[in-house]
Amino acid sequence: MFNISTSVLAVILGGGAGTRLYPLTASRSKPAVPIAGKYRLVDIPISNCINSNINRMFVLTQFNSASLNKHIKNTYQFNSFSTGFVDILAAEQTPDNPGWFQGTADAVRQSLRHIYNFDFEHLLILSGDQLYQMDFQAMINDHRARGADISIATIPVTDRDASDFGILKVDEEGLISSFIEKPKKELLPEWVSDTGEEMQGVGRNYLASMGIYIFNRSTLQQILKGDFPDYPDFGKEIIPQSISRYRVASYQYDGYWTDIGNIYSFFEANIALTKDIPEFNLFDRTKTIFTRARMLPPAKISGPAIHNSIIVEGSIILGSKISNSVIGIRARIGKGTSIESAYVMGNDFYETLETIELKRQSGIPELGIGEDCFINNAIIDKNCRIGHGVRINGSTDLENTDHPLYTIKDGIVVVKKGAVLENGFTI
Ligand code: ADQ
Ligand code: ADP
Repeated sequence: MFNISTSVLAVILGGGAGTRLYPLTASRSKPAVPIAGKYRLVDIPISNCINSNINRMFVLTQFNSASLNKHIKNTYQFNSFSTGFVDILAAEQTPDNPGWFQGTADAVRQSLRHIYNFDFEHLLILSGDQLYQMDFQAMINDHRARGADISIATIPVTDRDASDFGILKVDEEGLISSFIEKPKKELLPEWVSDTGEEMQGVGRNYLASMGIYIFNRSTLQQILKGDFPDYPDFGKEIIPQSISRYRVASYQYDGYWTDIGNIYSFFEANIALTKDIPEFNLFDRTKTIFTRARMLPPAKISGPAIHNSIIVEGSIILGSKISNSVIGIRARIGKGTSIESAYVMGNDFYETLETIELKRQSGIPELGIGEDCFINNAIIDKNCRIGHGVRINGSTDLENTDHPLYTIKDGIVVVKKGAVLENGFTI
């Protein structure tokens, strides 16, 4: 009998240099970036694994931040009767390897000596920057039923998005017959697939790789060490080169899935959680998203008109209006403040009444957001001190900028972790 929990091991690719999510990744590794006000990016793939009965996971990361370590250690404790673990493997210098992970395949190759210490039949490789709730069990059953060496989860996308992904075509058996990584717009007509009536009806005519792979144990070793020992990336080299040598199956997924690898898509995905019926459902108890259980007081709210917003526990909100926004843990928002389309990450701690008074006397704004501020199209990272009457109005009219206190990318203002914005500061 096939048992997924003893036969599958998962590897979560925790991020390369982290430039696309800068400045959120300036002081923490990508998997530790807070999402939806109380979770971290890494909670998404880990929760999908746990909900699919896969409980042995490695998180591969370029640098091992204190917040990532603390989060994993405090959150994912399996009991002593279980084989479950979540281990962080950070890029390390060894005598035959001078540097960092050169790409996704190189990250897995450099981690093989840790991975092969365990029994497994299939390795599930996941990205660390995607929002979705997928049952991997169904994908693994499909992989086995088809006798594949490798399976790739795929999703139909439109021509607007196709150039951002690996695009592929399948034969009658559902095996991948051709693959191109991020094709230029002018090449797209050659890559149209039959994605089914419903998908074609909404213009999703291309089959994209979701960057989710299953490899059989022996295939993985053969490909990374034997066939292609120098190729750094799955999408650019390993997958396109493997399709003619191995049985590489496409597993088409039609649920909600979105890439959150850059500031704009990260912002959009967070704000999308505030819709009446969000596509990513935090309230589905069969697909719980796990995170660290914190003993926080309930949110305390007085005065504001709140529309389509998520307010996380531990916050204290006196503002006047909050709409289409995510207000994260321990956030504090002063009287008269309006927040529209913003992701306020909240704070790691509370200040005592004495500290607040001392800070006030020396003119330093309190932790959180002060009174009579206006915030729109912005991400406020954790532990910021935003004074009174501050105006942050993100828009595509603003140029991309990197200031010591904030960054502007594609019209979204990101106030950096711990930034202090004086009274009246305007962006
Ligand atoms: P991209 O997402 O552009 O395309 P990539 O930047 O290589 O590919 O990242 C894949 C995942 O691996 C991300 O979670 C990233 O953070 C992580 N990662 C990247 N470099 C890493 C490194 N050196 N060490 C550790 N982790 C690293 C890929 C595929 C496409 C597919 C899309 C779907 O190449 O074919 O369509 O994913 O999103
Ligand atoms: P999260 O609550 O998002 O999981 P962390 O685990 O990174 O965040 O941090 C929360 C804890 O960090 C708080 O309970 C607090 O003990 C501590 N902390 C972080 N920064 C500070 C600070 N500047 N002063 C006091 N405590 C801090």
